Amino acid sequence: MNTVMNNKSATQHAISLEDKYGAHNYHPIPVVLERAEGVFVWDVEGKQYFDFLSAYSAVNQGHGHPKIIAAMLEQAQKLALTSRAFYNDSLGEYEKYITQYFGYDKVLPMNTGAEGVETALKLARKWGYEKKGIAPNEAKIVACVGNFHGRTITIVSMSSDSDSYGNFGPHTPGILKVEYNNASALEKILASDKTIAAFLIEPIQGEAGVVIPDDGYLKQCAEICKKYNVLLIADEIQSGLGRTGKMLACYHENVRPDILILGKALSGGLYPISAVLADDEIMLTIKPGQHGSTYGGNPIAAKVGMAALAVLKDEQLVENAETLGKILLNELNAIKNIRPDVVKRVRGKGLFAAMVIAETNGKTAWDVCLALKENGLLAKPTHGDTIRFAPPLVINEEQLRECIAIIKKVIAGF
Ligand code: IF1
Repeated sequence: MNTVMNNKSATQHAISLEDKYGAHNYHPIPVVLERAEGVFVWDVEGKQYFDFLSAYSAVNQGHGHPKIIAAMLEQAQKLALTSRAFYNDSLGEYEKYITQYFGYDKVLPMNTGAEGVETALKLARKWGYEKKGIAPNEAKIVACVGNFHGRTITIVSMSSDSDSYGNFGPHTPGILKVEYNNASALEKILASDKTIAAFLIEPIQGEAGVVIPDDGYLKQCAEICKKYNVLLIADEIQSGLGRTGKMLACYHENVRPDILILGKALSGGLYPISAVLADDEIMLTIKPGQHGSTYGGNPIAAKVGMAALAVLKDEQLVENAETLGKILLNELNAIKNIRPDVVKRVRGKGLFAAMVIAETNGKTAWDVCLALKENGLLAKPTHGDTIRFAPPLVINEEQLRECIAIIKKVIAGF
């Protein structure tokens, strides 16, 4: 297009194109982003914002991390994709790197988070039949009420959110649901049914509004699963890779899941990369031809994955999330104490926090997010009344305090 547009109409133009030609499966905050660097994003009007969503924790390493970009560009020019019909000279190196990084025998590389979850479920069923001895087609998976694991038909079959599952039936059978943060309910269900292959859990529920279970819950889940010979599958797609102040949220309780699912920040936001990690007893139940993906384990993903994981360690982003997370939580609580009429509750672990907004004078979490945007900070409501705060883990204390001042000012104005 050659016409010179003023800034406001550039925003309107981009929004109306998406509205006219794109499926209406999202309701974005009305800001059109054009570029980003580190903790900042800029819109088409030239306005700068702090990114307090980090693409749902995919850009933990900050936008456009130079080391991850370099790895990506170098490999893209050399060899991008071979498919798994042939070997490539990057995949094995990545597989060694990531399995040693997390301490598992094997990895199965996929692309999106949902594919990672599907892979874990297939592995669990296969293990259930071939190792646990569950009768054919009887295997069950236990999922938690309030979960979010993605958008495929099997995954939405586990959902408790009618937007996610409604009118997408018939749903996948073999799924049981248990209350989150209730270890005795889990024990009851596992004790009652010998056909259960696995228990799938988010160590912290993201979409549900950063719901943090009681201390000890995860540890108890791990023990109960072991007692009943049920695999513990941890979906750390959002909670993992430093977000909560540990490399994995499971590490807060020294839990080692039988199957670990990673995604999002495994590429630092540059590429869809997911990974499923497990030991041989589980992983080797899947044989050649029984699972895979055209792009899974491609050379770019392999190099990007290694670079993204290296950045987390080299730049001590886990430690930064832990230290700054304490400040964030304290300050959000201080804001709540000043305006309990606006802020009902605050939750958080590391740089994964949420504020529950009381609906005062008809103002909602959406309105708070619009005001935050006007003041230079981007966040998105989840489940109507909750705002998730998840800045890139490369944020420094001065920047964080600036963000807290913005949140404070906006809440004070309500
Ligand atoms: C969207 C939420 C976040 C996830 C966990 C698997 C996946 C996700 C724990 C699937 C994805 C996303 C997807 C995104 C919104 C977002 C989200 F609000 F819906 F819950 F982050 F909090 N497991 N989460 O959080 O990964 O297939 O998307 O790569 O727009 O649906 P994916």
